[in-house]
This record gives sequence, C-alpha cells and structure tokens, in this order.
Amino acid sequence: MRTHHRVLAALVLAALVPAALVPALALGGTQTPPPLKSAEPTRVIRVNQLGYLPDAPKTAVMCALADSTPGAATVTFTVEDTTGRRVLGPRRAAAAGPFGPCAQTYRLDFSMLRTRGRYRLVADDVRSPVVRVDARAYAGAADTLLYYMRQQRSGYNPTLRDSVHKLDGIIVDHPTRTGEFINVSGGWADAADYLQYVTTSATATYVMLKARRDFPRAFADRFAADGLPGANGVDDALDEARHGLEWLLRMFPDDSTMFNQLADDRDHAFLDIPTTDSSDYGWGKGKERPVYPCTGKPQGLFAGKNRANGYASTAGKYAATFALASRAYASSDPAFARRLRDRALAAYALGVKYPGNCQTAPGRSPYFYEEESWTDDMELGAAELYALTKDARFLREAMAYAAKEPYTPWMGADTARHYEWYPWINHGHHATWRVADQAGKRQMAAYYRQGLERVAGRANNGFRVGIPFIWCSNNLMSAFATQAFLYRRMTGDTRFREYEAAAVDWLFGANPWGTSMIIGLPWSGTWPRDPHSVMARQIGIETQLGGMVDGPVYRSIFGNLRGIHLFEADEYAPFNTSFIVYHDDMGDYSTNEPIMDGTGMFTYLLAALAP
Ligand SMILES: [Ca+2]
Ligand SMILES: [Ca+2]
Repeated sequence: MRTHHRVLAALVLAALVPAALVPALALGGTQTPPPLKSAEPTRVIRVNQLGYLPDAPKTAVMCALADSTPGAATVTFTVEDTTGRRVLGPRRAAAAGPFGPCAQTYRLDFSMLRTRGRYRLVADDVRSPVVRVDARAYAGAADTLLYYMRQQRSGYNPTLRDSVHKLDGIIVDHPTRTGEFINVSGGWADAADYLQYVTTSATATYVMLKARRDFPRAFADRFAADGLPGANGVDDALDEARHGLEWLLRMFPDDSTMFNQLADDRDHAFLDIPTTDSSDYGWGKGKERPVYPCTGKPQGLFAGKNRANGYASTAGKYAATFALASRAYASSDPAFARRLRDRALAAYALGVKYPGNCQTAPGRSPYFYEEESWTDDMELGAAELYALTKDARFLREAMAYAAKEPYTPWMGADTARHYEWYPWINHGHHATWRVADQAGKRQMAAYYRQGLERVAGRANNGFRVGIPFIWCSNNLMSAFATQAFLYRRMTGDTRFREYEAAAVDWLFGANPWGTSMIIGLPWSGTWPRDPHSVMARQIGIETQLGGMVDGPVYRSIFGNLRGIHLFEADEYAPFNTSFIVYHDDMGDYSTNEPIMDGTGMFTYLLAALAP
C-alpha cells in the first residue's frame, strides 16, 4: 500500500484540482457491474492453485453467483484424476451460506485424498481447475517471493542491473540537522512507489531472518549478495535480509538519531521506473530524497500531519531485527554480529526512553501508515534481546509488554485504520514463548488463541474467512494463517487448522475471483497480470514475480479512495459486488498493487509449508 499509490490518477487529477481538495473522487468506484452474460458460468469451483499437502485439510469452494439459482441445500461432488477416472466420491457437500458475490457456497472437502497426483473436482456439471496433492506443492515457493524482494532493491538493483536513488538523502524535520546530507542508500522500495519505511523494511527483514532460522532448508542459494544470479555460499533469504540490514544500519547511524522514512508521497507525481525517477523534492528532478527521523511529534511537511508521539514502534522493530540478525551472524561474521548487537541495544533504549508511535509522514497526500501499536514491537525487541544476551531484565520486560496487547486489535474487528495494528501479527508472543518458562509459554499461547478465536468467530462462510477487508487484506490473511500455524506448532492444538488452511487457500485462489494473490505463483495459474506497477507496465510482468498484491477491499473503501479508476473492462465484474471487490487492473492501487512488506512477511508461512 501503499500508501497511496495513485500515481496515474494523480497525473490526471493534478491538472484539474489541487489534490488535497479531492476527498472522494470515485471515478470508478460507483460503477455498476454489468449483468452476467449468458455464456458466463453461474457456478464456479475455486481451489488452491498451488496445491494441497497430503496430510493437510483439503477443501475447494463452489460459489453459485448472485443472479444464478442459489441451488440446493446439498450438492454431490466427485474427484477425478487426469484420465477422468473417479478416485473419490460421490460425496455430499452442505450449503455453507452466502459470501460476497456467491449467493450460496459449498465446501467440497476432499481431505481424505492423500495420494500424490493431479485431479479435478466435479460437482454437477461444474469442473474445477486441476488441483495438485503433493508433499512438494510448496517447494521453492518461499524462494519465489525473494524474486520480488530483489526486484524492489534500492541502491544496486539487480533487475535493472543499475544503481538507483544514488543521492539518498537529505535530512528533513530534524531539530538541528535539517538540510544535512546523509548516505542512506539501499533497502527496498515499499511497493510500486519508491518510498521506503523502516517499519515495513525492518518487519520484512525480521520475518525473512526468522523464516530461515526455523526452516533452514526452505531456501536455496542461487543468487549472490548483490542479487545477481550465482551461488555465493549463503542462502538467498540471508542475502536478502542482509541487504535490508545494511540499510537499517544506515538509518540508525548513532545512539540518538533514529531515521524512519526515506522519500515521501511527492514520489507519486511521476510514473517512472526507479532509474529514471523524476520525483523532485526541491533539490531537482531525480536528485536527493528527504530522510525523516523519529521525533516523537506529529510529522508532515505540508498540510497533512500524522499522530506520531514516540519512537517505540520503530525502535522495537530495529531492536528485534538487529538482535535476531546478530545471532544469525555470530559465527559467520562476528564483527558484523557485534555491531548488530550494539545497535539492537541502542535502539531498544530509545524505545524505552520514547514510548509511543513513530508513524510514517505524509507529504502532499492525506494517507500515511497510522500505526497505533508499539508494545507489540517492544515485546519483540525485548524477547529477541533476551535470546541474544540472556539478561533477565529483557524477559521481564517482554512479558510485561506482551500483557499490554494480548491479541492484535484488528482481530475480530470490522475495520481498522490504515496500518493501525501493524504488523498485524505479533511475532513477539512467539519470540517470548521461545524463551519463557512453562507458565509464560502457556500465557503466550493463550494470547494467540484469543486473537484466532476472534477471527474464526467471524468466519461462518463458505470460504472460512473472518478478516476485515480493509486495505492490504492479503496481509491480514497471511498474518492470520501465520499466527494459526505458530499456535498449532506451539501447542499441538489443531482447532484452527481448517481456518489456517482456508487462509492459505484463499491467497492461492480459493476466493471468489479464483486468482492467486501472488504474481506468477503458480506460473501456470490465474494471477494478477495487470498489477499497479510501472515496472510491470514498462519492462514486463515477469519483473514482479513473487509479489503479493494488496488484495480485495470493501466496496466502500474502493469507492472512496482518491482518483481511483479502472483502465480496462473489469474481467471480474460478476464477482465484484457491493461487499468486497478485487480488480486485476493497473488503475486499482487499492487491491492490485504489489507490496514489499506483505511479500516479505509471507516468506515465513511458505517456508513452513516447504518440504
Ligand atoms: Ca545466495
Ligand atoms: Ca506495532
């Protein structure tokens, strides 16, 4: 999200109306979907296109569209192999209620099919896409996400084989150092725009480090440190994490100077690839970009201000990421490990000194990341510092922070502000669980269970989804599935496993639109071909391989975003109704923009599912 990425719309709107005066120019948001053509299917079977693990719950969802006959209370279905031979059924599936465009849904449970192979489900005259049952269904999937991360690199960009944004940056909004140049080149662009944030970058880095720690065999070594092809003796997740770490170290250069953001939404005025970025922040087109520190005060150089009131949301993320990284490099690069340890301790100290949120700063646009939670981040920092130092103070503080926010507040809610409860899953509870005594472990598991129960309690629909469809809903779906997986691993309790599987299935195509939410995964499947991405448009969709897009949003959100409109006819019109919408359209920055943090954060679950 992008915060906003309304680049193309901005080009059109900027000439017409001052952007700040356009509260809700819903150019496309109120259009009525065209009626179904008679040739279009009125019932479809949606599946996880990447595949199902043999021992996992396996469910496809049949959706009967709104203006078709809702259908019977039960349907029967069979499963065929690719020769047409029946291998399962007929079995009955009960109606599971309406959801979005589906007047009725049916859950087609074929969990008992455990034999490796390729199959189709058939219900009445409706046939599913080919589904795969395979213990290796997720082999290489986590690595595929890393293609997108490499492509997002600032500094040397291996996709463009060129250095980008070489003049980063000039300090702004600092009490004594405004106007000073500081080298903060590197890191990743946040989405299809080229802003860079510590909150998202540190989270992506942390999760990649955690993924390779817990599932070291999930990642290959096919790329070098600079992201170009070629093994270098280091797994590619650690290569990517190090690219992030080098930038984070530049962004936290001394014990009292903590930067939070590079560039701002003035970026959105131009539609360029990174090498020819024309953004002008007052120092010339394509020149230096502004670097924002945490100040503990509301920030914004123009009309819009955020509600920042501390450092801790950012400081906790720095501390956790540096502390985990320090352990990762303890033997391979001890000098780097010592530096990371020093920076982790310093970052945590700033978080203690300045509790509260360090939010991203808006530029000309009203949008920013409205993160309100910071005790989750400090818990994670404290837990990782305890794992690193064994200083009992950090474990005490991790437990105390954990109690401040037992479950992440979006869980069970209908809505939330943009990035209000970032990063949507509190990895701190798991990090604390790893180091706590038995009573502490039970407490952390209970906290996770509370959140999961709240989401599952809303999931009484055929897709078994209980998240709110706010901006970046795919991030919430991924966060829920990851938390459910961690809880299952921590406790052995499988009560949420159906919901965990449903969330993964949703992200790979078991959703009303029948599309994977990850570009190119699986390559032979249905996935976003027309994302909100200048790189995709100018260089090719293959550059976006592995990128997770924002995902569906409430129709009301789509309809109220500024300057949003579709560029082409909506191939998903029959599935976009008054509840939630998704568009595979360059013009929809709310549902179809690839996101760096969502992609990075999904590495954990895909690594967990790897053989
Ligand atoms: Ca490598
Ligand atoms: Ca937070």
